[in-house]
Amino acid sequence: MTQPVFTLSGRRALVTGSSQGIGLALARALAVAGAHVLLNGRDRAKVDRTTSLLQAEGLSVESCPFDVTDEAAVVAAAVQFGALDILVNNTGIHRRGPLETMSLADWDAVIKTNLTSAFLVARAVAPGMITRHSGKIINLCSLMSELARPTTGNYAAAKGGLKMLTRAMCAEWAKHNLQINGIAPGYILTEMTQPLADDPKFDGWIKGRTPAGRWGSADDLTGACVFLASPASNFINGQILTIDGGLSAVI
Ligand code: GCO
Repeated sequence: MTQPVFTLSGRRALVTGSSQGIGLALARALAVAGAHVLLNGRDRAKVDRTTSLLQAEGLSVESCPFDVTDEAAVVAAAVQFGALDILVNNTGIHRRGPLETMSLADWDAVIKTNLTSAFLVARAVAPGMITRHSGKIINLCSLMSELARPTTGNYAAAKGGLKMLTRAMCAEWAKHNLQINGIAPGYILTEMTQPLADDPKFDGWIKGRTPAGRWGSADDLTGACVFLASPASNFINGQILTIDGGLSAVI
């Protein structure tokens, strides 16, 4: 192969939920690898600020704020942003609580944001990829696509569904030369998990339960994202790459 397999130069990528946290780290990594990256979030001002930050780093990015849970907003945004080579469905929230007292609102919010949004955005983007017979879709699954713990029933159900949606997309779109895969982070230190890390008991449990003996960082996820967005992964489809320091490999 003449082209270096990990380059993304000339590619256009959208990373949903990329104004902070893991999404921002993934967006920055795709841009550093040469892609032009659309940054997304619901809060226009926040997305614009993040866009300016990355542009100041000399990266080719643009602001693309829209609500990934709003069907009409997704359709309208897709008309605006046009052809994409890479879609990273990253948007996700947590609303922890025991199932027996979980409100329907908390259930619906997590399912809608963490699972349905990936369907809505991929449904809007895939037809163009199919027409061009080329595309990469990366769904941010989770260690909780496979393993649950108390108070995470809505999140685990959504991420389990996202694992199977990844495989369903492969089943339907691989023949059009789309590669659809998942990244499954384990315990990564972000705003979403900071309250857990601040609890000495939980922090100690994670460090003991994880063979690597530490929490992951968003930077631990970026190489896998560039890999799955690049020609290096052209024959990988429907797979979930778990990045958890070995937690799911041991008891
Ligand atoms: C929790 C954590 C997990 C992690 C997830 C990352 O409440 O146990 O928040 O849900 O965030 O494993 O994908």
